[in-house]
Amino acid sequence: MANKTLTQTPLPKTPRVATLAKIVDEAARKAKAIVQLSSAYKDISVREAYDIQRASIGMRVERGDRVVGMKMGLTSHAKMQQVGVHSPIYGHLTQSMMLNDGDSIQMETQIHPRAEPEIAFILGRDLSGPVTSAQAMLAVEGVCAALEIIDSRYQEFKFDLCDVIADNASSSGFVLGSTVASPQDFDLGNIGMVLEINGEIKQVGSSAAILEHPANALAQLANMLAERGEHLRAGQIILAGSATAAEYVQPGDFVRLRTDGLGTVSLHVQP
Ligand code: OOG
Ligand code: MG
Repeated sequence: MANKTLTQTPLPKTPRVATLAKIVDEAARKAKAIVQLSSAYKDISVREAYDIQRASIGMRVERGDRVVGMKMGLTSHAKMQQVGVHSPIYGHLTQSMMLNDGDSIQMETQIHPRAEPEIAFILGRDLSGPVTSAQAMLAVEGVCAALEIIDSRYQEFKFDLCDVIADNASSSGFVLGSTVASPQDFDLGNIGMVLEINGEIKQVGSSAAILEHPANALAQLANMLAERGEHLRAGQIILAGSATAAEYVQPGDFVRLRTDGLGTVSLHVQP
């Protein structure tokens, strides 16, 4: 099943990984901002940060949640600039983070949420790196528009590369649009994306901003996972990363992404 990604390689259980995983897990569970891990632990490596992320997702799975996919983040210049971190990263998507199109997010489960316009892939086959973007696309069964809610667990939404990796790439929730297209019939390379809040246009972009083509984000994810001996599974949902900067949302907001050919997707923020 999809959550086997967590058991492909044994979890490194250093005491530090376990301690820091508990800290980020509790911050997400209680929706309480924490001090950046990097302020006390200056020597966390990218590898250890992913170990912390995996250990914290493992804690959610132990409580009954399930991994349903993965997300790429920081795959557009607009996003990198917004947060001041300049390498693409990945995180895990779990069942409890998934909303239906038009559902509401509960503000009390969030710290300082932001919404992002995204493209999602639904995989029809397993996908192992190393792969090219063309090979990666052959594993895709469906593509759709998506909104991601990110909610950094760090104070002031500030972090360095290893902080944000440890914090599951800030992911908090996601919603897929109901228009699912076949990737063969659809050129994903330049899809117009308009992010609206309460009917007001906040961000305008194109899927071309996502590593020049969202397929590159999918291939890069498979290739990053391959470095850890992991791979993507048939049925998993993959977010390619935001095409534009993210927008803060407030209680009562109606957030909608309109796309050129992939329909719309929306969510409410519980008043
Ligand atoms: C990190 C996550 C970025 C994206 O789509 O670029 C991300 C953040 O901005 O907090 O999800
Ligand atoms: Mg995102």
